[in-house]
Parts: sequence; structure tokens; C-alpha cells
Amino acid sequence: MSIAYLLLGGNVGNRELMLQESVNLVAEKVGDIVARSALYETEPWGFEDENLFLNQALKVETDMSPSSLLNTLLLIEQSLGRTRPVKKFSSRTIDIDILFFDNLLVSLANLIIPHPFLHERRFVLAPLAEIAGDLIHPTFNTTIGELLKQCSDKLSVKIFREV
Ligand code: PH2
Ligand code: MG
Ligand code: MG
Repeated sequence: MSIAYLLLGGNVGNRELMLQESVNLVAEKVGDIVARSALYETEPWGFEDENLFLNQALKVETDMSPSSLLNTLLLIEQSLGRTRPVKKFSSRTIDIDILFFDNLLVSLANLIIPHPFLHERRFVLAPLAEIAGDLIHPTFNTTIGELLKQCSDKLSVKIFREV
């Protein structure tokens, strides 16, 4: 059994419904959800858009490998209407990213774990710190709580709804 940390996010359509449907599908197809953060309303990072995101972090128990977890998450995104325009960042109904997978370091063409930008993004660190503040990042050797304190990202991240 492995532990994976995931980040859910979307800024198009019924954002709360998309997160709830994702949580349901992750529980059904990936494994037990053992912790989940509040929903956070966050300013888009890396691109301009008037639609704010909702983001939520999950801790999941799974028997899947990292690659089959990724494939399963991509299928869940598709089933919830995710499309992928060519540009780098764009608005979307739902994105489900793998942040950590046990203490593994994964470097494949389509999958890097730990997520390579998580330490630069308050919209990831704030929800993650809520459920895993003491978790140690396997390459920075520092806790998520500490990374959040050190993070220079100034974009707004606010609790939208407790769960
Ligand atoms: N995801 C991105 C790019 N920018 N900004 C916010 N606030 N939330 C996200 O989930 C997000 C983003 C790439 O996947
Ligand atoms: Mg993403
Ligand atoms: Mg993604």
C-alpha cells in the first residue's frame, strides 16, 4: 500500500461539483481517501483569468503504481469534461496532479514526482500544509509547513469552505 498526495483544481463551470465528483471518482477508482483539506479559492498562477480556482489537497491510500495512478487520474479528468488546449496554462474544469507518492522520486517523460513546482505555489502549499504540514519533502528535506512559510508567491489563497 502506498500513500499519494494529490491536488485537485478547477476554475470553470460548477467548481465545487467538479471537486466533489473528483473526490468520489478518486475514492472509487484509486483508493481510500484518508485526509482532505478545506476548499481554497485561489488566484490563477501563471496566467491571467477572471475565474478564480478552487483547490483541494487529498491524501490517498493506493495499490497502484505511479504510472497507473497518473493514467487513472487522466481518465477521471476526461470523464469530467477536461480538454487540453495547446497553450501551457489555461482555464479548466478539473486538473488532478500527483504531488507526492511515498518517498519516491519519479522522473519519466510524462510524470515527475514530487511535483516540480509545488514549492513555488501557495495554492498547492496552503491546502497541503493543512493535511501534511509535517511531511518532509524528499529532495528539499524540509517540511511542507516550512516551505509554506518560505514561499514568496503573493497570489491570493483563501479558505472557501471547510469540509
Ligand atoms: N493550476 C495550474 C496553473 N495555475 N492556479 C491556481 N490558482 N490553481 C491551480 O490549480 C492552477 C493554477 C496548472 O495546472
Ligand atoms: Mg496542475
Ligand atoms: Mg495536471
